Amino acid sequence: MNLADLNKIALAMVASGKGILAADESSGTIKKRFDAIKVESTEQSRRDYREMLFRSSEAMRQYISGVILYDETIWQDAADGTPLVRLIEQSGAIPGIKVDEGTQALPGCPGELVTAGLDKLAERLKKYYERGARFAKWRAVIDIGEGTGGPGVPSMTAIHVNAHALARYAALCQAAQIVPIVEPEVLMDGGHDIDRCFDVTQRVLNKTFQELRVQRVALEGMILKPNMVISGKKCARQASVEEVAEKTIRLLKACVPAAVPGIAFLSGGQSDEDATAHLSAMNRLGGLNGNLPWQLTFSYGRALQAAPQKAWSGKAENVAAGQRAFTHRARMNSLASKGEWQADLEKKAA
Ligand code: 5MM
Repeated sequence: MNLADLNKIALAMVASGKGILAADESSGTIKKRFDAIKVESTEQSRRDYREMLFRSSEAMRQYISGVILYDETIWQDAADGTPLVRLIEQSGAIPGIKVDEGTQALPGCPGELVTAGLDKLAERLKKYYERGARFAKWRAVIDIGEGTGGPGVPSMTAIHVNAHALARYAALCQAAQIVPIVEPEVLMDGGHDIDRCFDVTQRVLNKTFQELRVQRVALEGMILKPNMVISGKKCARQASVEEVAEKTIRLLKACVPAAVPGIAFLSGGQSDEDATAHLSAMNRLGGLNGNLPWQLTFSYGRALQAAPQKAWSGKAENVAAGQRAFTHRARMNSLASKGEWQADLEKKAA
């Protein structure tokens, strides 16, 4: 492992004013997104859609540092025969790859999940590296009981086994000269309040960093992709933007070592504007309190793609509109990553 090179890639992934496009929807998830815009999900429609995003030159050059791809996409070519990976590289962004293989029921823990994909991971990483991937992603899913899995969820068992798998994955990535994005996602589904999210996320992050240390993962060569500390979607009291920012920063300062180069949040089902407003408020707060030890940016899937998907709606004549919508969201989040976003910028664009 060459840690200096891993650190260089990690720093480029969170370069000032840039963030990551999570375009790694598995076939089932992209089908759901396409169903919502009444587009049939075929190998070609998925390719056309993603090619539209990667050819959005302003967004890709100015605001996007890296793209997380799904296995199908990393091997696909654009309509003119150029590999999609090359399009990403040509824009100056870094190609990355989702290497987890989704979740499975966790035996002994009803309603809880563990992420699969460690078998043969070392061999798969080698092939992805040869294809151009310089970072990878693995997502662990932790549910909060109220309203969904019951009061005993999450169990310490689920937190532990998922942290263990994240660390195994991260160590294998670094051995293959690939920067791991470590994504322990505490879901925002359910009726729990923001303080319950704080407590659960704290347990999850502490266990994750404990496992990363045990398995000798070099923190300088990874990126953390956490959820924000936020109220459950069905909670009657929705925390304000300021409360989300204050509690998320407080938690991250307590749990995330300064050696980690960057934190790139998932959006988790927040509205586009909420995801942007929260990120901006956190960076404003960080700036007011003296610099944070890590860069804070975005690694959004839905919050970057919902608008372009709608604008595109599967029609070739809508490609320019889809690219405009993507560029707008990427620009808003770029501003948020510097604490410079303001709500009226959204209205001006509308
Ligand atoms: C883009 O969606 C990713 C893949 O999901 P599936 O494996 O379930 O198809 C997902 O992991 C995503 O990268 C993260 O959750 C962040 O996306 P959001 O939409 O939460 O910002």
